[in-house]
Amino acid sequence: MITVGVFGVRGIVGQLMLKQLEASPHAQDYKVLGFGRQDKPQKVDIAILCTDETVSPQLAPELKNYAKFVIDMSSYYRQKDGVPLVIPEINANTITKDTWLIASPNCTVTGLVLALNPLKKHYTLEEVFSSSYQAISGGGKKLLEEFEKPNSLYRANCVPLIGSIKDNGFTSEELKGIYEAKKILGLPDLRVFSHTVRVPVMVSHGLTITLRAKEEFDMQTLPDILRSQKGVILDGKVYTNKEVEGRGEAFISRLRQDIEDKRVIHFWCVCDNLLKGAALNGRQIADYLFEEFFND
Ligand code: 2RA
Repeated sequence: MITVGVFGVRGIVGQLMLKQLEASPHAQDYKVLGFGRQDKPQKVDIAILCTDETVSPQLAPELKNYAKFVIDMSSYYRQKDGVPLVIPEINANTITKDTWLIASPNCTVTGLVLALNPLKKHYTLEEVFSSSYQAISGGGKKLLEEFEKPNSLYRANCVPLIGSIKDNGFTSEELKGIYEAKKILGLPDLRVFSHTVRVPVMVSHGLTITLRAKEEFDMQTLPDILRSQKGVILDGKVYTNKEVEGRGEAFISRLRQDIEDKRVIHFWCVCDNLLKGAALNGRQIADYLFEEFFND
């Protein structure tokens, strides 16, 4: 039995994290403790921070003395050297016994990297263009409240601004998509182009993706290669944001080769931003830590 501490239990992801830990295949091995922002930490084996980028950098260093591993769900540590940014199906091997802090990625990038990961073993991936169609719940309780207002900008509308605008004109959300994809895939030279748009759906982020490789794609073998990735569903059905709510996988549909360039493919990928994009992925990191480092 190990102790798992969830910090930030009152937020959307914190609540879902408690449920995910109950649903874990290792649930009987976890004693789960919930902590609010003001609670004093206690010794735990794994701490999961369901806190934002203002709270996590204060909490994580403090928890180094209280926890063997810290999993941070915020964006604060994701690009820091020496901090693995992990989707367990892709790169759990970047966690070593000396790792103490692990970051869980942005909910928008999850579907993109799950789709690209199996392809990189067969093709030289050169450029990927993605445009997101992101759910209101990705903006947390604050945006959910804003959405409830009758005159909210987000009602029956598309808002092409998520996060804050940086000096170079990109939004923080677009930059996360670019840099997190490169880091998770271990492809620093992949050119990633990202647009992010908030749409009036409650759950699940969708992405249109255009990918160019050095070689021509073989459309006969491509679906099986994509399906070989654990956590990817591609079964011929067209999946929408609403339909994948509550599901733990990334769903690919509308797969097609470019009309003029056989080195280019286009597809749609959609994933529940609160589950595989957040709480489920965090819990799967905890499950991996348990299996690798505690389960003697
Ligand atoms: C969003 N992906 O949807 C971001 C952060 N959760 O706003």
